[in-house]
Amino acid sequence: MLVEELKAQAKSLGFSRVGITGVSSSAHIDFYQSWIDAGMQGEMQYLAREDSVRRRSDIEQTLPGARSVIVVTHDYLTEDLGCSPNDPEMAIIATYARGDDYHDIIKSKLLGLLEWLSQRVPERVEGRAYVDTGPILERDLAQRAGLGWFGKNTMLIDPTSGSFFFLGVLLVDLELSADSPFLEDRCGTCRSCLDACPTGALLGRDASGAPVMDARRCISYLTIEHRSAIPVELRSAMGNRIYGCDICQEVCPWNERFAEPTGDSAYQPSQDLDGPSLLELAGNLLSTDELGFRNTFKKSAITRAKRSGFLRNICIALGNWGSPEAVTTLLRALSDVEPLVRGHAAWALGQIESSQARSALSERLSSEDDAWVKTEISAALQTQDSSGL
Ligand code: B12
Ligand code: SF4
Ligand code: SF4
Repeated sequence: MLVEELKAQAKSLGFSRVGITGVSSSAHIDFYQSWIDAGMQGEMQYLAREDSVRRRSDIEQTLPGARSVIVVTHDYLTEDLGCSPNDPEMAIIATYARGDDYHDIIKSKLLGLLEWLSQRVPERVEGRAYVDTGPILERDLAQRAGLGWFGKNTMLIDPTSGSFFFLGVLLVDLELSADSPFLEDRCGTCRSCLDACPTGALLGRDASGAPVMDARRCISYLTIEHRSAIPVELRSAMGNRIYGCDICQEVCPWNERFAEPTGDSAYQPSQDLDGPSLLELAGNLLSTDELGFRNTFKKSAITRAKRSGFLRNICIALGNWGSPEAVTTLLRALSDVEPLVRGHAAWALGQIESSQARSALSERLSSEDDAWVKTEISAALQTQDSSGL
């Protein structure tokens, strides 16, 4: 009875699906540890810290006395699939990041649910709400709570609506009856996501059935979490994706058949983030500093990339566009205060057949004082030479 009322309350708060599981330790923590040992988390050190791995395996270390985990899904698709601009002079920003930042939206709804629960039962309920930021295996808990299976794209997929949803987790010190775990693997022989991933980040299932991703190759990781230079061999494959990536979800038949746009106004794309022009974005950001960047994107998850990371991504997309129209903007980026931006601007100029780009690169080489940027400029000049300019 309580559980039914709780689920109804969660749905009235806007969550689409709700499941409950216990706090026993994860059966997949050894896989998690071996993934970390292989270094596949790249620069995401917060995933590898010893104390945080321990907390992932044992929920009671996060909330002493925890008895149940309530897992919710919040749908975020706002347009029909396939609406991403396929035009190399326009940027693609992952669907999830086009509207308001989901962390605050979901967390406050989860706290609302905790408040309701505290009033509904006679005892005092202790709880902790998590959306993406705590040492919690959210997808593992969701699978255990019956909300879906791990696809080969590593996404948690719900058989009735696909995977375009966020997960939220509420730990409580109240015993609630648990749902049955979702035990099937509904991917079957399909391998669309593995074939579509442009950087080869998805490695398929291992012998135990776990879906494996080398995050170091994933465009989502590279554009959001990776702080330093993007490995040269992955830059072309990024195309015009400047923040996150949805390809392995877009090609999934479960999304093609079942994913529906949500009416939630918070996730509706902000005008500036729905297929913006690369040149306009670059122009605006080159004229501003970190504070200005944070102000521009204050409602969005995009602030995570920081100005230098976001401009780095835009430079790569401009290089992939390869149009002489990008040269003037890239020349401004070549003298940006951030070496990260200058180095990627140099790479991008190397991709464009333009004598103006070539002479600007040569000129900059003599005044540049950062060793890494110098290497990028020299490599760009070589690319220009080998393309016959
Ligand atoms: C780090 C992280 C990333 C990294 C690494 C992603 C990855 N695949 O590991 C990067 C930056 C690449 C990333 C990208 C994205 N992310 Co992310 N990310 C996370 C985060 C913070 C941790 C995930 C993690 O621990 N990864 C390490 C791997 C090893 O753990 P895992 O994915 O849970 O894998 C489990 C399985 O392998 C399982 N397992 C092991 N053995 C076995 C055996 C069998 C038989 C089975 C079935 C399973 C199994 O156990 C593992 C441990 O739980 C979570 C939030 C959270 N706290 O969980 C969000 C989260 C996974 N991300 C999310 C989203 C939305 C995205 C993006 C779609 C954003 C975008 N558009 O760019 C992409 C999707 C890319 C993709 N295909 O995964 C959502 C996913 C929702 C969903 N439906 O699945 C989450 C849950 C955030 C949230 N609160 O909603 N993300
Ligand atoms: S998000 Fe993009 S780059 Fe990452 S695994 Fe999926 S398709 Fe590959
Ligand atoms: S695209 Fe195919 S293999 Fe990949 S997650 Fe979807 S159903 Fe599974």
